[in-house]
Amino acid sequence: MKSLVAVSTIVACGAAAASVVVYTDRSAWEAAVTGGVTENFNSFADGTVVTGATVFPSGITATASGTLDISSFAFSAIGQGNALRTFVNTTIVMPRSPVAFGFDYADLDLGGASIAFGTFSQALALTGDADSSVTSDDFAFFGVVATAADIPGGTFSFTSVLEGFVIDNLSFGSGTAVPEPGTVALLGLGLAGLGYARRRRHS
Ligand SMILES: [Ca+2]
Ligand SMILES: [Ca+2]
Ligand SMILES: [Ca+2]
Repeated sequence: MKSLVAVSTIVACGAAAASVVVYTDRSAWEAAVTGGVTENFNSFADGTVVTGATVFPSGITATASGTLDISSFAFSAIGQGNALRTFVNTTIVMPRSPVAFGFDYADLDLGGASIAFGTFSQALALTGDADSSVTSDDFAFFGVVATAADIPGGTFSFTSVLEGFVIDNLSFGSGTAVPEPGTVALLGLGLAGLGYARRRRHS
């Protein structure tokens, strides 16, 4: 559970190579990210119903097609306070169009939830059941480091799930960019040209 897992990589050939690296461990994701901001959803009262587009202190906006609430369910049991609970299609818009984001989630024990952004989509791994008893295996982390082109508009969305699930500690920031092959080649040419100029000056 604690290992970095590169679950999915999208590689596009050509000038604009794209790459989405998925992390299932928060500390591994944090090691790849700088300037991170985290929304902990604790500034709203338990049971607050989110309607329309709600802007949170971190600057993220959550929009849902139906019921979405701030809930003390699950995450409060491990001292994390409120979380965002969703039963319906939900869209999150992050400020600054970050290239990296991640979040903790819990109680996804009945399947059906997936996350999508740009051309990327993936089913979220199931966790344990936090309805019956809250245990550590009820919680999981999903994070990515990608490129701005992979996350158009800094937006990602969840599909609806049968029972719903909760997310907390939604973090976003700058990631270690994956160098595009074209950029590396140009950089190499630039350095070679610099060396040529130096040699000419000394001769
Ligand atoms: Ca929280
Ligand atoms: Ca459950
Ligand atoms: Ca459990």
